[in-house]
Amino acid sequence: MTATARSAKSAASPNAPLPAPASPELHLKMLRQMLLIRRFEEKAAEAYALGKIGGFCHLYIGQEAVAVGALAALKQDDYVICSYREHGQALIKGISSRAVMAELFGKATGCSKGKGGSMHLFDAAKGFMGGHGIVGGHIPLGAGLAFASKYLGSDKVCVCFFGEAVHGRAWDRRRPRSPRRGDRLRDQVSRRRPGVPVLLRGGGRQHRRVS
Ligand SMILES: Cc1ncc(C[n+]2csc(CCOP(=O)(O)OP(=O)(O)O)c2C)c(N)n1
Repeated sequence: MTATARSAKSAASPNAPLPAPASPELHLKMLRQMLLIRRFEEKAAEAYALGKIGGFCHLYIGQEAVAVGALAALKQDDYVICSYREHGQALIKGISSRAVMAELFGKATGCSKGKGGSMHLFDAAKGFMGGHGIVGGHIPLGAGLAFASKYLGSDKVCVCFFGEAVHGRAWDRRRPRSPRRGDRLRDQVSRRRPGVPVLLRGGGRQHRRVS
């Protein structure tokens, strides 16, 4: 067993020491971030209902903690790539709420110059590599970003958010009815390519509100 494998095994051991608890400052920051998403989405829902936002508008209400918790572990220059339900991640990755709202309104001051709308927020400079409309279509892109990071010798990682409908689609064809569908999906990207720095983060949708 290599030293790396040994340390990975001990880290997974139930007797391994727990990581240090997050500081109260970090908890407060994360709470603020969750509230930012919630308030933003409530305003977006209002504007959508008034017909001010064209096209689709997929809200992240109820899933705030998923984005905030996952992104708390990232460095500023790490990559994030999402499905079309990506307002929250875009805000936490540092795109201003003005630029995101302007994008929803189709304005040139939006983060995608008003050409993407709710489903295609983008800011490469901030490592936010898009909202993507094709279910599962962005997962290979997320893996590609991680491969690029590995080949370039950079320490950037990529977090790839998706909804549960990804399971059973192209990325998960071999055993679509497997009880361990999440594992199948992960196999195809990371376990078979050890060292590729991609984290696949699925989101549940029982609690989210859809426009
Ligand atoms: C390849 C593909 N097939 C079908 C669709 C149509 N479609 C749009 S949303 C959606 C459901 C996605 O559900 P889920 O991944 O759970 O995400 P949620 O919207 O619940 O966050 C489908 C099937 C699509 N966008 N892409």
